Parts: sequence; structure tokens; C-alpha cells
Amino acid sequence: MKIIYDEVLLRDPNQPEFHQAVEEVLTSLSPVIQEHPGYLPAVRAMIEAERIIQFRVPWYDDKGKLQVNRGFRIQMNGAIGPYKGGLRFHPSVNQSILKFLAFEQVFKNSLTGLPMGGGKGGSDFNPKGKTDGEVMRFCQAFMMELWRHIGANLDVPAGDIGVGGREIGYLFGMYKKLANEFTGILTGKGPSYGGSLIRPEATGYGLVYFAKEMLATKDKSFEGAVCSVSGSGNVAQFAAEKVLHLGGKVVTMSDSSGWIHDPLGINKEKLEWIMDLKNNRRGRISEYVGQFEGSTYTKSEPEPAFNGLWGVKVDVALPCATQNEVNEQEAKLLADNGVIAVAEGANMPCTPEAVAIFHEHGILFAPGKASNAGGVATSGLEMSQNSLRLAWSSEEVDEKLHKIMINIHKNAYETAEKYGMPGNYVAGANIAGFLKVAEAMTAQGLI
Ligand code: NDP
Ligand code: 2IT
Repeated sequence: MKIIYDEVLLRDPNQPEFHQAVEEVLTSLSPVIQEHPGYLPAVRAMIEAERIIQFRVPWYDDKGKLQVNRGFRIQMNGAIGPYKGGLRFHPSVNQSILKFLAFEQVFKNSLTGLPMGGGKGGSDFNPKGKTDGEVMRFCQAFMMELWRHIGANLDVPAGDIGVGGREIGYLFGMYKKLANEFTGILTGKGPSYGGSLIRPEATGYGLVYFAKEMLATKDKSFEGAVCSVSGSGNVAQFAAEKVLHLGGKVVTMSDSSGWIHDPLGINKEKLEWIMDLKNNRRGRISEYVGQFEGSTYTKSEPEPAFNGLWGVKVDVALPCATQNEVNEQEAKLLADNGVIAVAEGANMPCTPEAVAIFHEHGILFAPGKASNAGGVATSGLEMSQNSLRLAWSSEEVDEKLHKIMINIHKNAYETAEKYGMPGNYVAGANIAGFLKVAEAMTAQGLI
């Protein structure tokens, strides 16, 4: 494993996020390789992307000025199904970030039990402050290249940071025009053109379904639990909504400028106000304090980030914004304040040092590749509905999502126990996700 990791460092020395994701998985896999030495070649192969596409995205802004962004699609692993994973539009996007996300996606998609390989893509385009027209022209320019690399049986992108319903609509329209066919080449589509009900809610709801199972192993529940949520985008909004459904109290949310603390609780009415603010791009989370008495706003400190949000005393913490948003110091604060469970809604929001603190303190910790898999699982359900040319009801999709999350929890929990690391969901998820992909890769001749 050490040799494999050293090879990653040597080949891509400037990809710290990718190194971080690979190191965590390789550490978990040691006991599996002892039991199945025949899977070692699969490990060597899976750290290398099957294909990386990088392209120029030229588009014109509202002033008629040419802008040039960079587009990517990482087709990481197609052993168990078509490549599947989101598109991220954010100025920080680079190969390291997309490779870490694509690598995580391989294991996550395997855990869902659905036939989906792993991929990720995106651009360094910043949708913030752009008009609808600019976002549309950018999406069209992005698809002008991407369309030749994707397909319903090849690679099916979806949303991620900065890519929601609006962007998916523009991307889908352009694909349809270029390919001259109506097929399910993207998920997260609007319900009027092939999207699945519950897909917008799925990641947040799934996260809370997973955390509920985790809490139940300690005879605890969300009823009366105080929770911190970070972010105020897609995942954060619906995680908060499901916590409320289950009788918990959400006291924090954030955006990339700062965070709010409402000790009285962000109830249904306040959450609806946040959803309107963010989804209609009306303003920043700081405006919450002007609306709701008793709440406070704290500006985030510049890098290296320290987010005081994690210093709020809670029973359950749900980081739902971005990678590496909970560091060692913040994890210690959560532990000192008696947090019972931390479940990742974002991808890799907790640093390895933070995760070590949670494990040392016996805090229940769910890695994103297990706990946020509800989003991609429901994308898988959207693909099934598109293939069948029918649409399931909200209740049907929600029930399937709930069952999938219960199964992922069970699988990660039991696998951790089987390999001598009871309660370690990181090891359980990595091993369970790996075994299916390694078997498929090996059976197909590791090509
Ligand atoms: P959104 O763009 O809808 O929301 C992102 C939220 O996080 C916003 O509140 C944003 O603030 C904040 N944020 C983004 N970048 C940073 C940053 N660098 N520092 C601080 N805050 C930041 O994205 P999603 O909710 O879809 O995604 C959130 C996380 O969940 C990501 O890690 C994503 O990979 C993961 N995820 C998403 C899934 C999905 O289905 N959408 C599925 C599984 C995981 P601001 O408003 O200021 O931009
Ligand atoms: O990180 C993720 O799992 C996502 N952004 C969702 C991917 C998808 O294909 O639905």
C-alpha cells in the first residue's frame, strides 16, 4: 500500500486533495488485501483515472467580452456501470479537487447497490454575480464540448456545488440540440422533462436517514437533538428540513462569507425564508439576523479557515458546505462540547486529523461517501425512470431512498465489524465499496 501511495505522490505531486482521499482509502484496505491478495492489482489500477478530459470553454459575457474558462470531466471507474457523478462550478475547481471527488464517487456509487461507475467534472467558472443569460451561455459553451463524451450508457453527470436545477436545464437543452435526441444524459433534471421527484431533497434527506440509523446504534434519536448544519445550499437546506421532520432543532447555517447562530432554532418558516433567499439568489445568509430576533451572524475568517460554527454546543453536527471545512481544532471543540454524532453531507468536509479526534473520543462519525450517497442513489433512480419512460411518485422515491440509506448503514456497520474495526464507518464504507468494484474490475481483466 505504501508503494502504491508513493506512486500517487510521485505522479501527481501537486494534488493534495486527491492524495488525502487516496491515503484514507488505502489505509482502510490493508486488512482486505491480506484476505484477498488477488485484489492488489485492482487497487493499483483504480487510483488511475480511466480517462481525463480537459477542455476550453469560451463564452461571451453581457458586455460582449470573451471569457475563457476551463472544463473537465474525470471518468474515474466504469467497472460496475456508466460513469456517474456531479459537475461543480466554482473558482477553486482543478484536477486535484475533481480527482478526489471522482475517486470518492467510485466507492459511494458502489455502496448504493445500483449499477453506477464513478466520475466527476466541472469548471472554474464562478456562477456568483453572473446574470441568467451569462450562466446560460456558459452552460451552452460547456456542453458544446462535453456532449461528445457523455451518454445514457456511458457517462451521466448531475449537479454539485454551483450546479443546480437552473444549470442542469441549460446543459440538458444544449445536449438535446447537439445530439438531436431526448435521453437521460443528466440527472437532477426538472420534473417536467424527465427529472425524478425527491432528487433535490435526496442528499440532505438521505444524510439524516443515515445519521438516524447511526444514532439508533446508541439508542439515541433526532427527537429533541440540537444540530449544527453548515452551508445553506442544496444539501444543507434539505438536511435541515429532515432534522425538523424528525423533531430535532437546527441552530446554525452558513455560506462562504459567514455563519448564523439561532439558539431558538431555525424552524420551518425561517428555513423557507433561507431557501427563498438562496434559491432565488436574493442575498447572503448574513441577512437572516435582520429578519429573526435572537440570532447572530459571524463573518468567516479568511484562510486558514477557522469556523466558529463548530464551537456551538450541539448533539449532532452535519457539515454540508465543502471539503476540509472541519479541522482538528474544530473537531476538538465539537468533542469538548459533547457532540454525539458527526455525519458528512459534503464530500470530505472533515480533515483526517478531525476524523482521528472523532474516533479517539468514541464519537459516531459517518464519511460522506456513505452518508451523502442518497443524492447519487436517487440519481440512479432517475436513470431507471428515464429508461422505463415513467415517473414514480414522491412517496415511492422517498421510500426507496430511505431503504437504500438503511442498507448502506448496515453494510458499512457490519463490514467494519467483520474486519475488526467495530464502529469505524470510514473503514466499513471503504471496504464494502471497494469489494464490489475490485471484483468487477478483476473479472473484466483489469483493462
Ligand atoms: P450548493 O452550491 O447548493 O451549496 C454549497 C453551500 O456551501 C453554499 O451555502 C455555499 O456558500 C457553501 N460553500 C461552497 N463553497 C464554500 C467554501 N469554499 N467555503 C465555505 N462555504 C462554501 O452545493 P451543494 O449543497 O450541492 O453541495 C455541498 C456539498 O455537498 C459539496 O461538498 C458537494 O460535493 C456535496 N454533495 C452534493 C450532492 C448533491 O446532490 N448536490 C450530493 C453529495 C454530496 P455560498 O452560498 O456563499 O456559495
Ligand atoms: O457528490 C455527489 O454524490 C453528487 N454531487 C451527486 C452526483 C449525482 O450523480 O447525482
